[in-house]
Amino acid sequence: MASEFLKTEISDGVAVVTLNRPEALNALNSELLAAIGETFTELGNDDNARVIILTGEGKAFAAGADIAEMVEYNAAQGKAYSELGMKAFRAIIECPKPVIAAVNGFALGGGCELAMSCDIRIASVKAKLGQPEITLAVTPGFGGTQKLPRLVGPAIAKELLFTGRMVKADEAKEIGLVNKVVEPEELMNTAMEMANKIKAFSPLTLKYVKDAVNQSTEVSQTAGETYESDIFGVCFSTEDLKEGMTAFLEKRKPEFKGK
Ligand code: CO8
Repeated sequence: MASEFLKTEISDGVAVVTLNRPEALNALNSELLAAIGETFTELGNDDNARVIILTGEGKAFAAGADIAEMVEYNAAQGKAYSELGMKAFRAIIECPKPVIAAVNGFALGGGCELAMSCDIRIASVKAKLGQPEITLAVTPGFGGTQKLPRLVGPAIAKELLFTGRMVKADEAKEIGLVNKVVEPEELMNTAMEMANKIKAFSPLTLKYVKDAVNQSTEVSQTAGETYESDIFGVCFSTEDLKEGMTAFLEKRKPEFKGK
């Protein structure tokens, strides 16, 4: 689904997806949520995109779900909106490619949940993150109560969820909500540098690693370790593993084909 609210550019193995509704601080209305879901599903199947960067146009990454759209909802509509967002963000979580959030500004409510659905978060010093839903008398609806404690632990998550307090980029790094903090003009370069490093590796192996780490928050440690043994074995049936190990022994750079 093409939407003016989402831009995608693919170049040299890296897709840059930009939330493009700057006049509303990239608030996540239904159209934008649906476009996110479809775009990440498509990129997951597109061999030209080996790594994906998600960022926002203007001064926000995303300032949350669209309050103007939600204000008159009844309970059933509220639930449907939450499910739409969950489905869209699931497409990022389950996308077989690494996804880096380049958090350029406000990442609040649904915007913070969107950033947390990505695999890695790099923040500009201008970024502010948080879950201010409590100030609107609504709970997080796109996974915040589940994703935030898994990243920062339940005590800090509860403090942020109970108070609605926004954290600046440095504190977000301190609590484990973002991986790295850089100057605004360095944000896209830093994300691109990381994407370029990752894209040189086997896409198949990256897919298995992402899936296995995702499982670490879904299944028991024993089940996760069983899965790790399975995928470790599967790697030995790939051409990429033979290439990686042979190239090491031949002291040359490997060339991975995703086979
Ligand atoms: N929804 C709709 N419009 C928004 C939103 C939003 N979340 N955030 C900002 N906007 C709009 C403003 O209304 C304003 O529009 P206009 O120019 O037409 O008046 C424009 O964007 C610019 O915003 P501000 O003038 O407010 O910009 P400031 O720089 O003064 O302030 C802030 C920036 C602090 C980010 C401020 O805009 C703000 O507090 N925004 C709301 C943040 C928020 O509460 N987000 C959480 C929303 S709820 C949520 O995400 C729940 C997720 C799960 C939902 C589940 C569904 C059931």
